[in-house]
Amino acid sequence: MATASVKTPNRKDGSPSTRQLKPEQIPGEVQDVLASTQVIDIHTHLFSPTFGKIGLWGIDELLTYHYLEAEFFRSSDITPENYWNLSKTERSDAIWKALFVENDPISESTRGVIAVLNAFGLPTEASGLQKARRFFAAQSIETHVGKVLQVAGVSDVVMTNDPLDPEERPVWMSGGQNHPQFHAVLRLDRVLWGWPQHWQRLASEGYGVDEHASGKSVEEVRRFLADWHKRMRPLYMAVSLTDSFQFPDDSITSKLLSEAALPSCREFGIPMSLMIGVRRQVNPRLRLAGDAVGKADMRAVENLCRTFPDNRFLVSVLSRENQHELAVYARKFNNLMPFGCWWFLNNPSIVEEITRERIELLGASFIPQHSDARVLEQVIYKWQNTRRTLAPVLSNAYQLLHADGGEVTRQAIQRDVNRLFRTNFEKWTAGNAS
Ligand code: RAT
Ligand code: ZN
Repeated sequence: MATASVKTPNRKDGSPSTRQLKPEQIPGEVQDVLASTQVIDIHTHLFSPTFGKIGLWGIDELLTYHYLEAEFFRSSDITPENYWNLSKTERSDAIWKALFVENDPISESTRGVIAVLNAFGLPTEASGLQKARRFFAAQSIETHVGKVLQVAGVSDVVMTNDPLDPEERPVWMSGGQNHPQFHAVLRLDRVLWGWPQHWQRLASEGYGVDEHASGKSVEEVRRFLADWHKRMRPLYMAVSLTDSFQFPDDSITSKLLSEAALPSCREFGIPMSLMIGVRRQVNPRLRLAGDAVGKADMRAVENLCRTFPDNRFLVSVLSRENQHELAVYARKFNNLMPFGCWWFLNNPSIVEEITRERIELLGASFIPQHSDARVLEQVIYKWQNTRRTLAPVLSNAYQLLHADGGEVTRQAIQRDVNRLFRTNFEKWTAGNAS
């Protein structure tokens, strides 16, 4: 991973960055530090150009993002069944018309499309769609990726890589990818909770596993993980879990998590990421947009952190109601790193609340956000919004510190933002688990 481009000067060097700031200077300095510090985007669904067409980018992909599809069905008479029968261009036309022409794009996701168009100097009014299509069609993905990441202030993109995804597999089997700004993650949904539907795939690849994950299955899953660790060199392993996730219990998920995935993480010195709280397919007619949220039992996280002190956990919970408990558990277990405000949480009002709560309980020892981008250009608006939301929250924290008699300098702000945007993650993913 590229190292932080921002230098933190020595505290005693007398440079302006070490001067005590006046309260009214704090917001400007915070904004400036946030704008100039490159972020590591620790969880996305983006792919480097090597992966070809599974890497999504451009206006039609932006418009058919599942966050917008969910909103579309609220403002259109088109049924989901009829929508899925349309071509990609027809779907994007329909969404543009319903959410951008016949309504104002004031929701978070629709406003994001406007911000992307604006970032490229493209028209944002109703008639702008064709011009946007022509602009994106004229880009070459190799140079476009660099431009987008630069505009977004993102130095590194962490992907989500499923070893059982038939579209990704050929890339990994023929040498993988080596784009310096993209990093792999070994995503284990199909193995850890989709075992009944997927164990045969492992069996067909020569791993001695069975339907009940019995006998030497655990050992063989570890061999599978070792093979994929070698192939992908992932920064961490990851799984998304429902609101009903429990640990420990007698499920195959618990067994494979505790006896295969976590020991492998320890062996390779990498963290395990748990994204908890999805309620899958409450409305299957909406496909990817058909998942919802539920409050999870955070004792599962407590039990994992306590039982496996030599594992490092990255944990993000989807329900707003679970956020306080997550921050409290992070105070109890230093092998727990809370991260991100994803999906239904990634709205300014909620990000603000969660980030404030985390700072109050954890200082700068958490990872405030990841983009969860599925379409390349989304990193532009998602990180713009994150920086905008974080600015007053951080300013407020430093102004309170100042009011209480503490010293606030540009250098100190920079050190904290480096932690939040980069080094908390770099430290979590580097080094060996003891
Ligand atoms: O935010 C999303 O796009 C969701 O659909 C999920 O993919 C979630 O981010 C996940 O990684 O499971
Ligand atoms: Zn995701």
